Amino acid sequence: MTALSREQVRISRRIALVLRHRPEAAGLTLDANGWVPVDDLLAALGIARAELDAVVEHNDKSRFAVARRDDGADWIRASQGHSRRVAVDLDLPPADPPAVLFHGTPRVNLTSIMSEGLRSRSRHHVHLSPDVPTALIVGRRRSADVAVLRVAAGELAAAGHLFHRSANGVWLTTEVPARYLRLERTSP
Ligand code: HQG
Repeated sequence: MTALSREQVRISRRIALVLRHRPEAAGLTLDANGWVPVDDLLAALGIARAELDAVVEHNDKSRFAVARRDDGADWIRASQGHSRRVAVDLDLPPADPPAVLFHGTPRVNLTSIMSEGLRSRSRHHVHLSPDVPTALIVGRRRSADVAVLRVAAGELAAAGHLFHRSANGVWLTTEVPARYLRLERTSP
């Protein structure tokens, strides 16, 4: 997998904004499961199919999924990360998480998280990473001073909390109470 060029990162961000947060700003309506016709997205953003394909294929996190429907038309959606204000049901089956998952966050959030747990805030879900390196990358999006939390996902699932795994390997759940969290490490 080659890295995206600067221009492709820009396009990827625009697509993510439309497919996760503000479809109406581009004049688009997502279907119930978050899909839009690729042709409609291309027209709305003024980009070529080859540009879109390069962004989808070389995306470091496989943020977008493309699927061909019976009539031959390709549809696209974001695999996870939608705003709560966008009514999307990803329709993912419940999945058994591994015993332990991780969550990377700016260290300044620690006190609050350790008192009230992990909240989904503006998104549909709390996002959990399968390993520490991935959690560090997620946390570093927001700060150089990152804490990685260890989530007792197996115990949480046993207590009845539902988990889903997105097409690109992000674990999703609605909340994580503080008692299921431990500080794994910090990282400057
Ligand atoms: C924090 C990216 C204080 C939480 C990533 C996070 C992910 C609290 C922030 C995806 C809190 C929300 C999602 C509490 C949660 N007190 N802070 N009680 N509960 N927080 O962006 O997990 O690159 O909505 O720790 O890779 O950072 O865009 O969530 O720092 O998969 O494709 O509130 O977005 O994907 O931030 O990231 P976000 P996230 P992309």
